[in-house]
Amino acid sequence: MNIPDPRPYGPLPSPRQLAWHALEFYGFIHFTVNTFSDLEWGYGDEPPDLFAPTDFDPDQIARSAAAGGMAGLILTCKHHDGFCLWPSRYTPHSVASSLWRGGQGDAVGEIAAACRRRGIKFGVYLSPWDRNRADYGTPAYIGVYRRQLRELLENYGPVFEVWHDGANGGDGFYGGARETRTIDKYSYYGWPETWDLVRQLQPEACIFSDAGPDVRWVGNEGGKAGETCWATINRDDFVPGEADAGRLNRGDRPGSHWVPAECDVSIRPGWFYHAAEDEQVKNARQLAELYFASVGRGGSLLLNLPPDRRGQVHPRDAAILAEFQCGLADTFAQNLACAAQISAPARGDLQRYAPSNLLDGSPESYWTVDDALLTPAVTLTFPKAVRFNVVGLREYLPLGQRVEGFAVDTWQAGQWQPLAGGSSIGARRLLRTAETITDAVRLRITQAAACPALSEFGLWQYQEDQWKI
Ligand code: FUL
Repeated sequence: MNIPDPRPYGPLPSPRQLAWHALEFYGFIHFTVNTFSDLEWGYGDEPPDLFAPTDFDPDQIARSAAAGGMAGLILTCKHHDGFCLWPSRYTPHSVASSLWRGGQGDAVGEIAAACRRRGIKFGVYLSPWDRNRADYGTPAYIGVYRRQLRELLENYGPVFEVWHDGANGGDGFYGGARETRTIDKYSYYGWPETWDLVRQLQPEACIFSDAGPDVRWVGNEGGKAGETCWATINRDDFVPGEADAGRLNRGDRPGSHWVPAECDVSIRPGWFYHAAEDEQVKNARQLAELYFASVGRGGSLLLNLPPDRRGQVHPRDAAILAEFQCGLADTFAQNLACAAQISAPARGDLQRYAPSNLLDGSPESYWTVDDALLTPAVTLTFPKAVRFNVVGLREYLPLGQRVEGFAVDTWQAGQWQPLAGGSSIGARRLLRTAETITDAVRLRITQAAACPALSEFGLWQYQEDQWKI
């Protein structure tokens, strides 16, 4: 009998989104005149000479990120103050007007090249709000914004993500006007046309904003996705800068489009480096908590690592990040479920859909069942008792987000006892559980919109007391 794969359900991820899901964890680099003025939002009247890193080392930045497990870096090429870290032809307000590197410097080019040398991806943040420009608020500025974006997307190699910030605080320098300017978030920026430009110049780049179209803001700057977090959302209800934070945090089910959540958060209280915050760097354990609340809920973790006035990641931040990465790699080195004998019904009784696909570590293979079976179970029996405190699941994303409820039980004193459960899975779901010792584990899918298709089931032991810093 020729049994086809299950039919996909609901909105599906595009190939560029699938590639993005695989990254899971990457970094933000907030670096500009604010690093030197100690501000979070520059007013737009900062003299270009303010940008004066004393020992800029893009390789140290890329190395710290890679050693910390980051798959890429997104750089604030221009923040709200309008100062460009590359010599843009469309404004004098850039590194080209500063004394740094005798006006010949290009921090975007140097960081992009360092990322390439380290084998990590490079992404760009270009603030739509520009507090420097006299023409901000007029149609002329939109042309400039697009030309600047074009410079970034044409001259610095492949870009994996383009970040469009939604903030507009109103007041600014605006070429000396020093006034408050508000814009119509629905119409001013002409986003569809800008996004077409991104598609044309970097078809593989994911576009981020409050509203996607590829990746959405998670609704907070604390790095946490909702306990239930759907990868889908009714995208047309949202525009950048106008966000229903609660909905962005959870997503919409079933939702009209696949627009997964990205969880942005800084390793320090601020987005930019402030020496006064050197003692307030999040520790490795806090980073692990964030990882569980972001990647572990089907989103990505975008962790900000702000370079200091030298133009390097502060040693404390780098050490904590490296420690976090080591602990994480240790935790997930070995899927303890692999020791089990696994049994479950398979679609058409075929080997290619067998539950052993849950344990092979491959995102390409998956376990699925007959169309009519929406609530199957998988049983794992261990030759000797297993000890764990983390359960992990992944859906096979090319077939859409199908599971709406699941539960995990363990065999205790001759009967099944409920241990954990949830609703959404998506790209990945990690559940911290009580410290558990058992010789059998059962996964029950309790609700699904279509027969489930899962690519991973895992058990791990997370040592909460392992962190030294
Ligand atoms: C916000 C900005 O206003 C912050 O300065 C920072 O860049 C953060 C990532 O996004 O909207």
